Amino acid sequence: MSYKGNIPRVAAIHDLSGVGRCSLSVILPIMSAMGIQVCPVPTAILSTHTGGFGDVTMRDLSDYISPTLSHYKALGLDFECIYSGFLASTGQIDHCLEFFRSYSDSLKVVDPVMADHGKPYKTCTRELRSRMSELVAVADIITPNLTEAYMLLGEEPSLMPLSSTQLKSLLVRLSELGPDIVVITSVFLGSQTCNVGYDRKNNKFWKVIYERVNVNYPGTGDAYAAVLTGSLLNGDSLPIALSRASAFLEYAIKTTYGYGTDTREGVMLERCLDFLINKQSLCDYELL
Ligand code: PXL
Repeated sequence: MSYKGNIPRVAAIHDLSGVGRCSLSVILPIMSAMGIQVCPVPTAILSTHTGGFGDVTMRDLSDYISPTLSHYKALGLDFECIYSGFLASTGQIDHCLEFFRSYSDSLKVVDPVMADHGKPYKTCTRELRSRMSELVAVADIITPNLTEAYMLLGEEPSLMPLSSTQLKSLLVRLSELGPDIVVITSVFLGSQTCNVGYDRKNNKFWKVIYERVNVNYPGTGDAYAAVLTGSLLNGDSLPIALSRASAFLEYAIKTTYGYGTDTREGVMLERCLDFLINKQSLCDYELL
């Protein structure tokens, strides 16, 4: 089955949270606005994300993923990209690996959703943490935040500012786990906050400095990975993709902060998608 009218297609293996604007709830509108078709493969459905709404109702969809893959293979569907994110239980690592193996020519993006601000999410077990490296090993691109970057390396998470030499070492060590491209978000580089990327094949390190607003919204890592992936699928270079994703998040966070909404609700995406449709101006990028 094939004619898709030049629209890149992505299988996004991630959760669907009803309230709190994260995971598939942000990936779908973001990628659609960028002209990319997202085929959601939900790992779980949740009433809200796990970051502060109390007793979350959650259904683990582990038994859904493999039969969905079989159906897609029977249909002869192709995907330009397989993108994994929040996993509800450790067995889902195997389901993601099956997807990656079945679509070995597709771009493999792993967002190792496990933690933020130095702390693991409630659902991140020791087992999930130790097996996440198996996904990272087969990925082309990974997009950890700084906390997840340390966890993948088996190190104690720290939010201390880094020097550019320390940051380059972190990027190189992560790429030695498998991926050709490593992107780390929300990094403190001296007195600056930035998102950084390493392209092993071209031996290039990039940084995009952004203006930090002192507030944390859930789902921003998911949104960042979605814009970055969408941008690369649309043919942008790595530094432009880093820059587009950083600029979008800066815009979304500043827009939301101005309204003083409950931070648990995430960023006001509905006011911000115009940025992606109109390909608005970007943050500057530099070599790290
Ligand atoms: O944004 C990461 C994320 C994704 N999915 C769920 C979460 C979180 C972070 O809290 O709870 C369900």
